[in-house]
Amino acid sequence: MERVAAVDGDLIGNDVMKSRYRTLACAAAALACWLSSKDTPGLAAQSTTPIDTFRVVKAYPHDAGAYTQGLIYRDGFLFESTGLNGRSSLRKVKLETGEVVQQRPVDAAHFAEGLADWKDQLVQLTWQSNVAFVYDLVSFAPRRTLSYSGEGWGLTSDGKRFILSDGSDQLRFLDPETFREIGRVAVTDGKMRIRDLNELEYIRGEVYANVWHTDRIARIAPDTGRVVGWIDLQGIMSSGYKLESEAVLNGIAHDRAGNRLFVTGKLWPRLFEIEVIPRGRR
Ligand SMILES: [Ca+2]
Repeated sequence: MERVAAVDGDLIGNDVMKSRYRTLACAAAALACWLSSKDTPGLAAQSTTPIDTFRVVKAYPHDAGAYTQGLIYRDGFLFESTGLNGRSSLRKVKLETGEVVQQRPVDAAHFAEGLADWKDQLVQLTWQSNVAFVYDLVSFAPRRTLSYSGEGWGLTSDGKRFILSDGSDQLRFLDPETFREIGRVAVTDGKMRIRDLNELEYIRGEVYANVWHTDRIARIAPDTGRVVGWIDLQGIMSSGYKLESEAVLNGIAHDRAGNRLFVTGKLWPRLFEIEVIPRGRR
C-alpha cells in the first residue's frame, strides 16, 4: 500500500487526492529521478545544457510542518505560502531563526500554492480553486481575489507581469492587475519539453523553476522557454526527509539587494542560502 503525504504519522485527508494523483502520475519518473538525478529521463539525459552544482553558504531553520509552495524574500524577511487543505497559510518568516512572525490561515476549502509580491501586495495562488488571494503586504489583510483557469502551482513576477506555472510545461504570463493571460511559452531543453514546473523565482532576467519531484532547478529564458541551465541540488537535504514522498525540493527566493539565493523544500527543517557553482558543460 502506498504511503501518501504522511506528516507526523498522519495521512492528510484532503491532500490525499492531490498527492495520489501526483504520485501515480509521476511515480515512474520520480523513482528514476530519485535513483539518478544525473540522468533523469526527460530532464537531462540527452541534454547538452550546462548543469551547475552548489555550495551551501549558510543553513537556517525552517518549519518542518510547512508544506512550502511559495517563497519570496522581501524587506529583510521571507514570505511563504504553505499548502494542504486545512494547513494552508500565508507567513512572514524571520530568516535567521525560521520564526513565523506573522501568519494568516487560508480557508480549508483551498490548497494554497505559489506566492509573489506586487507593489505593496502579496498574491497567493491556489491549486485547483481557480482563485488567487491578494493581501496587504504589511497587515496580510485580504484585499481582493483574482481568477484564472486551470491549476495554480508557482508564481513570480518580472516587474511587469506575473509568471505562473501550472504543473505542465507551460509558463503563463498574466496581467498584474487583472490576471488576464497575455502570453505563454512552452519550456524546453533541446527538444525535450520540461513538465511539472513548480515553484518559481525571477532572477536577473531568468525564471528559476523547481521541477516537481526532482532535485533540479531549471533556469529558463522567459521569452523563448528555453532552459539555459540546470542547478543540481542533489544531496542538499538529508535522505531521511526524502523518504517522505512529498517532501521534495520546492521554494526559491532571491534577495535582490544582497544577491542571495535561498532554497528549501516541503516539510524540510532547513532553508539554505546557496552559491551556484558552475560544473562545466556535458
Ligand atoms: Ca519563489
